[in-house]
Amino acid sequence: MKQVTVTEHLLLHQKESPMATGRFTSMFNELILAAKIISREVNKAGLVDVLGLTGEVNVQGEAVRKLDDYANAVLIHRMQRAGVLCAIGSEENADLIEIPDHLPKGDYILIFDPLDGSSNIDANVNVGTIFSVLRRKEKSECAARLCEVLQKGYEQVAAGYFLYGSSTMMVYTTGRGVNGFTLDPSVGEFLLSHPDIKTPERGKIYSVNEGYWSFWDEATREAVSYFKGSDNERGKPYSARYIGSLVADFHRNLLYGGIFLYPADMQDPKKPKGKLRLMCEASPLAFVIEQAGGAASDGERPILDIEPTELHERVPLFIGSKRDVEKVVEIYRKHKK
Ligand code: AHM
Ligand code: MG
Repeated sequence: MKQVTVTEHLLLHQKESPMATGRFTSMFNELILAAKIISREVNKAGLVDVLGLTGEVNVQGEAVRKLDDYANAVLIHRMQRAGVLCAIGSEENADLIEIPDHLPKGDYILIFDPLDGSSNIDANVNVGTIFSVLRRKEKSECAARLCEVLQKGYEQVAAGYFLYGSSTMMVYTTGRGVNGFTLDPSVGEFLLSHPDIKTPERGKIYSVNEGYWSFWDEATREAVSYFKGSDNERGKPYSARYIGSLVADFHRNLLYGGIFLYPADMQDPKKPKGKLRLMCEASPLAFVIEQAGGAASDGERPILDIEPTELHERVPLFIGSKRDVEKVVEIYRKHKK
């Protein structure tokens, strides 16, 4: 059987793409190398003393775990040296990370969540790296300014994630469909395992932290009731599945069909727009899901249409099968009147 490596796949894409210069491929190769290094550490996390809190708190006011630090440091180190970036944004860093003067630069911008779902690491639950690639609009030798980075999700040139689970996977899109690769540890290569992923138009799973029910507004409660009741398009309740690791919940729903919801929290002043971040979590996954035939919304607007006003902006997120997301938007619209 012919096995296609992620590098072959990228080269093929590069040939077809009018914007191909080879620089994009070399950036991706660097990203893949960083993910392999992170994957190796995640896989041996139970064996060595890399678990537990560092005691520090990240820019979002959350406890930082050692593997978060490690993944963040690996990504920054490798990607600063990729020679094709003009700025990096990480969930773990308050400000943009510059490319040091002595290193070559390019016009791509990389935003990432180095280790999504990291509160689950101690329990050996799947975690992942989510990434978004943008391009600066005007050529310049200077470091990118924040205003150049704050682009709508529709302007992403690539996005995807690495999932460190029972096997390590990479799922990405460059706007020409979605492809999934599985790392074969015996040869150290990501091999094409899920070509041209399409998500079911209507799902059978809903994923939400229902423990927050009492904090939600009426629209959110009605939407969740729709999925767990029998009076819906499916004619029976959807199954509830919630890992608490966005990238893992998203991946399962992408393959099986379903909706992931992280709504605004009406009672927690710290979460008026929910918990998830627009640029490093919602937008990249929205690009993937739209390319797979699904949808992503904040309850009103498509996620990809939202213009960020800050690097760490948060956004309510409803993402997954198209008809399920449309239903949530319909319910929100009704309640807004
Ligand atoms: P993080 O691990 O990068 O901080 O991401 C936030 C995580 C998501 O992976 C997950 O969907 C969500 O937090 C779960 O939050 P909650 O415990 O409030 O349901
Ligand atoms: Mg995250």
